[in-house]
Order: sequence, then C-alpha cells, then structure tokens
Amino acid sequence: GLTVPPDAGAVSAAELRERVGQHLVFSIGRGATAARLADWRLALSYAIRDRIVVPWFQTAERINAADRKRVYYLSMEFLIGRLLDDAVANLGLESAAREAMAGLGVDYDALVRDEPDAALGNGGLGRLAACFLDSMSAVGVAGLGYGIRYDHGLFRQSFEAGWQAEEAEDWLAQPHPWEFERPEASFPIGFGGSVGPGAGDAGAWHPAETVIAVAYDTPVPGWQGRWVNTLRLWSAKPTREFELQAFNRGDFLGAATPAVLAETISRVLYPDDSTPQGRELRLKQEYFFTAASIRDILQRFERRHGDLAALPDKVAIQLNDTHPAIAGPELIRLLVDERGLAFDAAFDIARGCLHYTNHTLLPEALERWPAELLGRVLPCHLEIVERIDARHARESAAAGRPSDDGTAILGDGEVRMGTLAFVAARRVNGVSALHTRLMQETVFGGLHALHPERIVNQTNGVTPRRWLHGCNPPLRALLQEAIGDGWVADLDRLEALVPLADDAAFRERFAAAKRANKVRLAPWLAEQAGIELAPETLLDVQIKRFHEYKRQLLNLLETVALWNAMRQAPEVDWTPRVKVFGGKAAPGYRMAKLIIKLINDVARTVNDDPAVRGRLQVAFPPNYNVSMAERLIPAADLSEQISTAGLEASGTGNMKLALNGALTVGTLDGANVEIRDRVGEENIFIFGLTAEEVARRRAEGYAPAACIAASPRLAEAVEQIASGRFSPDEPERFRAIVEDLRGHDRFLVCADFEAYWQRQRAIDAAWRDRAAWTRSAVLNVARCGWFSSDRAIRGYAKEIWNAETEF
Ligand code: 26V
Repeated sequence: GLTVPPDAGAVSAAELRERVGQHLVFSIGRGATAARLADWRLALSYAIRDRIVVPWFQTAERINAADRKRVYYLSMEFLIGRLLDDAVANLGLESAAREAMAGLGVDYDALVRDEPDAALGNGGLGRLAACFLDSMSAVGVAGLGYGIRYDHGLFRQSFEAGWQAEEAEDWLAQPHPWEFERPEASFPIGFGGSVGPGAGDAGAWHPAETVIAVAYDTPVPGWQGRWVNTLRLWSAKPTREFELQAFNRGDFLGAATPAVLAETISRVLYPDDSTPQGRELRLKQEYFFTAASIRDILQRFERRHGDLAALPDKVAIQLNDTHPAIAGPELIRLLVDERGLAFDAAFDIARGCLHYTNHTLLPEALERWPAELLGRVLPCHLEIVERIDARHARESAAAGRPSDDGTAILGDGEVRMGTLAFVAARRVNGVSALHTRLMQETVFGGLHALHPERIVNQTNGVTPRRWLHGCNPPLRALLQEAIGDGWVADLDRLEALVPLADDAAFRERFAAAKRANKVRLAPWLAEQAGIELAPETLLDVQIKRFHEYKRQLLNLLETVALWNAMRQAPEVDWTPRVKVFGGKAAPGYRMAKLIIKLINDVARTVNDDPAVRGRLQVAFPPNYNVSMAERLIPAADLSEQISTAGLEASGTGNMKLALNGALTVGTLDGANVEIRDRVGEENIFIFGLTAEEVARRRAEGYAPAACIAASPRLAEAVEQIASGRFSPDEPERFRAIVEDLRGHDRFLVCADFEAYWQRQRAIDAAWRDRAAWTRSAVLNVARCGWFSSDRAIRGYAKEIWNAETEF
C-alpha cells in the first residue's frame, strides 16, 4: 500500500504560497498580475485539496484493510454551503493560508467570501445531511454520501417591490474545485418500457429509455484531516448509441434531443419542500440517483465478498426521508432479477440493510405517487411494490391485525412512500424525542403496533466545526482561552463553562464576543436591509424556510402590535429591538409568498416611522442561505422557534442559535423540548399550547374569532392588515391572510398570540438585566454540547447501523 507520512496535511505558509502560485499558473492558466479574486480562490482551493487527497487514500485503505462495515447516506439534498474555509480549518491550516495569501497580496477573508454556496438543498433536511457528512468524517465512520449533482441549486431570492422573485442559481458557472469527475464510475439507468417473463422468480425489465449516471466525488475531510470520506453526486448524461443513431440518419437536431432530455434529470433541484406535486421528473430524479447508488454499493460489495447473505453485515443504507425509498424495490430487483435470489430471501437482505429517517408528519408533505405514474416510469418496480405489499399484508394478518388498519402500501390508486420505506426498513427513526413519539402514536401508529421495535429516536445535531468554530471567531477565541479547543471534536466539553456563568469577568468577555459579532454584522445589515444595528439593541432572528406552520406570521403580528404599543406610549422606556427575518418560500406556495410581501410592507412602514426610530426595526435581507446563516447566528440574541406544537419535527437552527448564545423564544415543539431539558426552564422562554393541547383544541372545534375578540392588540393588528394600513396602494392585498386568520387559522396563530406577546414582554424586561441575560446565554452554550451532530452520528452508528467509529 501507500506509505505517506502521518502529517501529510501539514504544510508551511511558504510552501503553501508556492503551491498556490503553481496552481494559479498551471491549473488556472493565469499569471499573478492578471489574476482576479476568483482565480486566487481556485488556486488556493486546489492547493488545499491537494492536502486532502493522501489522507483520503489512507482512509480508503484503512476501511478496506479492516473490512469495515460501510454506511451509505442517500439524500436528494446536501445543503453544504462554502467549502474552502471549512477545509482549511479541518486541516489546521488557517494561519498558513492567511499568511500565504497575505504574502501574495490577497485578502483571505475576501477570497473565502467569493466562493458560491453549494446550495443543493432546500432547508433542514439537506443541511442535516451536510452536518452528518462532516460528522461521519469527524468520528471516523466508513461513510459515503450519495446524491444528485444538480446543475442549478436552490433558486436565488430577490425582492421586487417586496414580492419574492426567483432567479436561477448557477454555482457551476465557475469551475468547482472540490470535485473529481469519475467517468469510469457510471451506470445506465432505465425508465419506462415493459416487464417480460424472466428466469425463476424474476421478470425481466426492458426499459424504453436509458440515461447514464456519472459519478463526481468530493472528499469530505474530518476534524484535523485524520479521516476523509466521500460525497458521490450523480450527473445525468445521454447514452452514446442513442445519439449516434439519429445523427447517422442525418437528423442532427433530433440527435441532440435525447441528450437534452437525459440531462434534464440532474438539471435542477426541486424548490418545493411543502407539497410534493407528483411530477414525473421528480420521480425520475429519485430513481436515477437511488438506482445508481444501489448499483455502486452492490458492485463495491461484490468486489470483496461472495455471499450476498452477508450484505447486511457489511452495508448499512440510510434513507434521508422517503425520496430514495425506491431503494427497497431496486435492491430487491437486482437481487432477484440479476442475481437469481428468491423474492423472500432478497426482501430479507434488503430489509437488513435499509433504514429510514422521517422528517415530517405534515400530511401534505408525505410522498405518495400515483400507481399509474409509477407503473409507467418504473413498471418492474410497481410489481415489486405489489409483492412487498402482499407480504406485508400476510405478516399483518399473521399477527392478528385487521386488514383495514390503514397500513397498506397501495391504496386509493397511490403508492404511500412512507409506508413503503417503513415496511422495507430495519429501523425507522424520528429526529427528536417528541417527533418520534408522535410518529408512534399517529402517522405510523398501525405499523408501530405491528413492529414495536422498529421506530427509534435519534435527535438531530449540528456540526460544531461550521456552526461554532467556523462561524464565530470571537467566541471561538474566548473558548480557546477558557477551556482549550478539545470541544471542537468533543462538544460535551462545553460543560466546563457552567461555573464560568457565575464569573462576572468571564460574562463580560462573553458579552464582548457577542457584541463583536454584532459590530461585524452591522455594515452588512445596513447594506442588505437598510437597517442600523446598534450593538446594545436586542437582535431577534427568525431564519428558516417560509411555511405557515413555522408561523412567521405570529412573529409579524407581534411586531405590528409592538409598533402600535410603542406609538401609543412613547413615554415608556421600550427595549430596542431589531427583528430579522430570513428565508425562502417555495415558488408555488402562494400563502408563504404573501406573508413575505406582508413582512416587507410592514418593514417599510415601521422603519420609516420616526415615532419608533431606534426602538423597533424590521430587516429582511434577501436570499437567506447557509452563508447568511453563518453571519446572523453568531450575532443573534434571540432565536425564534415558534412553530405550532407537534408540527416541527426537530429544527436544527434552534440548536445552532442556542450553541452561539442566543436565548430561545419557542413552543414545546421538536427539539425545543430537549433544548429546554438541557439548558433549564429559567434559561429559555417557552410559551403556548403543547402538542396535546393543540390536538385537543382542534378536536373541540377551534375558532380563531374568539381569540381575536379576546385580545384587543391582536384584533387591532389584524384589522390594520385588513384595512390596508401596510398596503395603502392596494388595501385588499392581504385579504387571503386575514380571511385565513379569522376563519380557519389552521396553525393556531391566534390561539398562541397572547402567550407569545406576554413572553416577548418578559424578554424585553430580561434584556435589561444584562448580567442575568449573559449568564443564561453562557449556560445555553455550556449545555448545548449534546446537540453536536457527532453525538447524533455516534447514536446512529451504535443503535441503527451497527457500524464502528474510529475516534
Ligand atoms: C419534501 C419535499 C417534497 C417533494 C419535493 C421536494 C421536497 C423536499 C423536501 C421535503 C421534506 C421536507 C422535510 C424537511 O426538511 N424536514 C425538516 O427536517 C429537518 C431535519 O430533520 C428538521 O429539523 C425540520 O424540523 C424538518 O421540518
């Protein structure tokens, strides 16, 4: 094997500078005088990537030599963000990189900011996948992420007269320096056609069209570069023969058509995370990357092992939501059709490998495919789904369960992907304790009764490398002095800060770090949102996708009511606040887009009002993404986590904000419950109905009108919106919002309004005792170590994958 010195990642500033110069000339083809910022960035990125390659090979050798069980994380989305600074920090090359670039006359920070975000995801689900990749490398799991190399990631958001507009994102317009194209790692993926009689238990599938999945590999270095896994993304390419036939007939335009169609499959990320619209292209994307991944997994296994029955001992596959749930039927198809196994044996092997994470219980977000569509695009798989369903029905009957218990995979002409994923998985996990219990009691109640050992909890986590060490240099420096840097790979060590919460000198330094982050943020916020952020102002942030259940509208109604209160009592010494909203709405989600417009209209009204100047401002910087989160989170004082209880599966922004010393105002929903359990009731602002109370209120027949009538400030705010106070040019603009609030209020905004208002006024008061506030903030940081994604990955490895961790 390879012999490489153990400090292969180490490099001096002078040497690094030399390598950057070499790459600039020989990889980019540009001289130093002509080089633009992007050229320097690419040159540094290649020089850094060079340091990762050898440890990458070494990791592969170690995994092979020990014949370690491999973990495959299948996800439609990886919301990664920028890679350069993260790689530099993981390799411990921060000062070398700074010094090298300074020596070349280039500002390192400007260079880092020049990198476009890799935005191959919508929100929480995709960002979780990125944190898990980082942690699998940090703790040394033999992990590999599989996804799609979208040409265009999540759209860029801008505001046109306050309305969200979407523009195509184009991250591959410049060279992407982190990946390696692997033309030899490619698989033909079929669609459509028919199923004829096959050998034995099998039916042979004759697809009507075929595209090629080509692999692109990105190394994923762990902390200190001691372990490097791979992210393998598939890109769709046309098959060559198809093209040539038409070309030879002289049909030149026609020859290009299949190429265009094939490449459509990996063209663009679906930007809707609220309602799966049953679109054929989406189904093709799902099958495309799942089938390529499963074939790759099987090929890697068969190169080293003979007995397919050993697959579950050597392979664990994690399905990130139902999007790759076709993995079950596909694996069974390969084992039966191409390997000659009997159906039941194949099913047992598949179920031994597969695991499914559920990320939402919202009925409209659960994937269901029309059986007709599935049968047209994947005829063989529909037959296998029917056989899985039949086997499930037999098991169910044998256990004495009624046949109409709602657990069938096929029903009402649809394939229920959640049920399919559950039935074909060895373990099914929820992403917070509450969410897991609700899975067992509600959506998966019948299946849970049949398989009581299957549903387990693994609460989400976030990587401390990006979400503390990387994004918060002032706090990182303070922690270094106070407790060293062991926390970066062992976040529980933050507990050593607990006694320091009572140390006034430490608190002062902690507050100074928070202030420094706000000072750092202020010019950017001024530029992006026209807001003046004074460092003594309470910075209140709600940053997440726009969804009615997340209740940005509740925050906005409180903003309007606060504005009214300030105008009505100008003599009161109000606590100054800046409220920041950040997030995108699915392009077709009309209500969410209307709420965005309303926030912008309220922001303009409030920010222009001299009566509240210096007291209340509303900022909505456009195009919230991972990089914006990295700016906002370290500066935040207050974290808004105010979803209707029972609907936010976990949340991960809540963890990032608490870990950076923001206090939470939140409902008892998702992982907020576990944050409260850890930081303590007195260091978090909980309000509102519990999940049980929400269910009860709805069962009793909830009517929002009574809540509005009982709260004059809510009534006033709603009336102002209704009467066009914020939209004088079009008074009826927000009618849909007002009618919904007064009529249905599906997410109980009105029911929770008064409790939220009261909690916010308690927060105003708490902010005035800055020593006590800072003490709470320190305790939030100290007690949130458990929310590291390293802890989550160790949990998955032990409880679900049965896989080793090296570190
Ligand atoms: C659904 C769909 C439907 C089809 C079109 C594309 C698409 C993309 C994503 C989704 C699922 C969204 C589910 C999701 O992101 N859930 C979030 O997962 C986070 C990580 O577990 C969790 O913290 C959030 O509470 C949960 O909302």
